[in-house]
Amino acid sequence: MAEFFTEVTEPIRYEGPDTANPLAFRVYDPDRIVAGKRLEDHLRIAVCYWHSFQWPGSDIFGDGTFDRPWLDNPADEMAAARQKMDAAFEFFTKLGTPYFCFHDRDIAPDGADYGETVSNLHQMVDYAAEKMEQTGVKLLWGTANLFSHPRFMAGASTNPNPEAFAFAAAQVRHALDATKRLDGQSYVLWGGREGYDTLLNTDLKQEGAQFARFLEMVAEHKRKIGFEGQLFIEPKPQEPTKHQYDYDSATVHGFLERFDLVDEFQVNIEVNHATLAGHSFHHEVAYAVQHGIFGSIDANRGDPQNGWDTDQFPNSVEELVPPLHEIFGAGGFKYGGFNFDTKLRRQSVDRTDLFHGHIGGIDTLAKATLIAFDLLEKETLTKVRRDRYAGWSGDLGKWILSPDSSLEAVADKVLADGIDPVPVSGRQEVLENLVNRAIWSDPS
Ligand code: XLS
Ligand code: NI
Ligand code: NI
Repeated sequence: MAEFFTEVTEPIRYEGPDTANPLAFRVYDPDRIVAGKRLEDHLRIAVCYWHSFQWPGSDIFGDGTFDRPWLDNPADEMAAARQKMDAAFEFFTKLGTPYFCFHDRDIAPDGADYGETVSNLHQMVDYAAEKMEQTGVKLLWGTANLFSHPRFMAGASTNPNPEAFAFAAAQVRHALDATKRLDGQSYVLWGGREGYDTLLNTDLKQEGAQFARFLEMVAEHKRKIGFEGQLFIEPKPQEPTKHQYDYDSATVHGFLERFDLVDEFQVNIEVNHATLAGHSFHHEVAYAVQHGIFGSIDANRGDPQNGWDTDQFPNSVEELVPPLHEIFGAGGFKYGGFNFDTKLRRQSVDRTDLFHGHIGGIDTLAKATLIAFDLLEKETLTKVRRDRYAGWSGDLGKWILSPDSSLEAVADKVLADGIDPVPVSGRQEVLENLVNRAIWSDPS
């Protein structure tokens, strides 16, 4: 097969901070040992198939701008799918990252009927299995595209039409089977159209019940086929729908609790979705980590002036240090990793631009990781947080939280002991300075 990324003649390597080579890592040294583990094994980086190989660079006002020949109305769609997969694996291998992620429709085209669609998927899964064997590239997660086709315009599992639910269930069944077959670490559900455009035609309670039933079926099928990976839900507040049910980590958590599904799913948090929800990425990660539902990350960034999912490559170490401190402080990834759910800008039309985006994003993540571990090792932030709550390990704190106390008993104690809390500084500026000092002293 002909090479596609011909300007990149050698795999991207770590060359250190002083290299002049734009096609090299300056920080990401996969073999560097950090806190007893290789950097590559901490970060578990994945390239996403959709934005990088399945998207032509179109926007709502304009056509595709990218050089992706397999998307140009191919006469033989399966041949085009193979050509796309060849280019994708060439990219993964040259970039040298360990994982990829895909939707069913990214790797295999729709057939004339669903039977043919399934057969297309099977053939492309076989082809992917061969490529993975040859290259050593692994699957971080698989997923099903339940949002592009018009049949899903009113939702997948939350569609008012049960036939749309059935179709979505069929697709997830095959996508989950494919993920297992390819030894995926996990499986993602992003409910792109699980939401509404107007409440005037929407029965929220009914749609919620459908969604819960769908998730139950997925969890049950996972057990049935013996898939040992983890199921993730990817929160997003809106876009394409006006309101999406998986709004943010806390909303997903509440929903899972309500339907007794909290042991089955964790969250895949996307940076740009966090900011669309009006939160920081740090907030979303901290919520998930501290409530035991943290799973994986879709690494990207938004544009502060745009209210949509611009999916840009991460480039701010400052923004990433606090959330990464939270992730690695809690033990890091088990089934998840950093998936580059990132797109090039529409004017980045050179094939090699895809390398530049990933190289910069990966170096940014690597640098933030090294700084996060530096803060963790020195307990710069963890100690302050622990000390701040020390009172809750003392007699008063323990008693208040125990069933032995009551509102009345606490009130009596305030009177009897003359309790009169003294305000203490939250030291926000001190902590911000400590984080900046760690960044500026640059442990890389
Ligand atoms: C869209 C989502 C999507 C999921 C996978 O905003 O980020 O790309 O990650 O379906
Ligand atoms: Ni995503
Ligand atoms: Ni997104």
